[in-house]
Amino acid sequence: MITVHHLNNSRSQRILWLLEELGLPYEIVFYQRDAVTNLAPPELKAIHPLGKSPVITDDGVTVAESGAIVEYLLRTHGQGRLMPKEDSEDYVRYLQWLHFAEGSAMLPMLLALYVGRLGDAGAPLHPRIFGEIANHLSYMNDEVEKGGYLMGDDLSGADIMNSFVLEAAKARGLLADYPNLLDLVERLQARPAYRRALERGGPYAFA
Ligand SMILES: N[C@@H](CCC(=O)N[C@@H](CS)C(=O)NCC(=O)O)C(=O)O
Repeated sequence: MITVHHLNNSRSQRILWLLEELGLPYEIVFYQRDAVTNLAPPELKAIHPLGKSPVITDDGVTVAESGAIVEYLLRTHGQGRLMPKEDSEDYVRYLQWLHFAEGSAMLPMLLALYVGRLGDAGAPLHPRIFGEIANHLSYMNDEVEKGGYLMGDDLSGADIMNSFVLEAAKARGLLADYPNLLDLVERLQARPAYRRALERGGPYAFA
């Protein structure tokens, strides 16, 4: 049985969504962020040393890091769904998008969050940070223009991985100049599997 260690208002929501898209049975262990610090509770460290979410366990295998979890679930249980064939050219592009979310796009988003807490002291860093956010979002916006999803005409694990980037950007009012991304995030959030994942995962501030 797959178990998702799920933190409220977090990246683990996209793992619940992936599991719903695949129609796989799973259970959820719920964790609540600290009301003051917003950090995960220490119990998560018993599952994985980083103490972050998502983490899944599946018959004795523990997987942390969303991109690795998406890849593991699709390869192990996906039966070819939501990813291109591994010997295709598209597979390389798909790998790039899987890693892009956490390896590239989230960095300037997180910098904006943390540097924002410095108030005026952080202002000299804003042009570089928001320039990089625009760099990443405009690249995504141009790619989505081609077929409606990051990989063209069909939903893939790449869209599920990058959904958190889009949701976090939208919550900060950063998608206004990117109509393809606004449209994409609305279509993703309207999917029945996305809605089912919300029902199972509980309140999610980015939906
Ligand atoms: N790159 C990691 C990031 C994991 C991560 O930072 N998760 C956040 C939730 S969105 C977390 O657990 N934060 C609570 C904490 O750091 O205490 C992934 O995608 O899995």
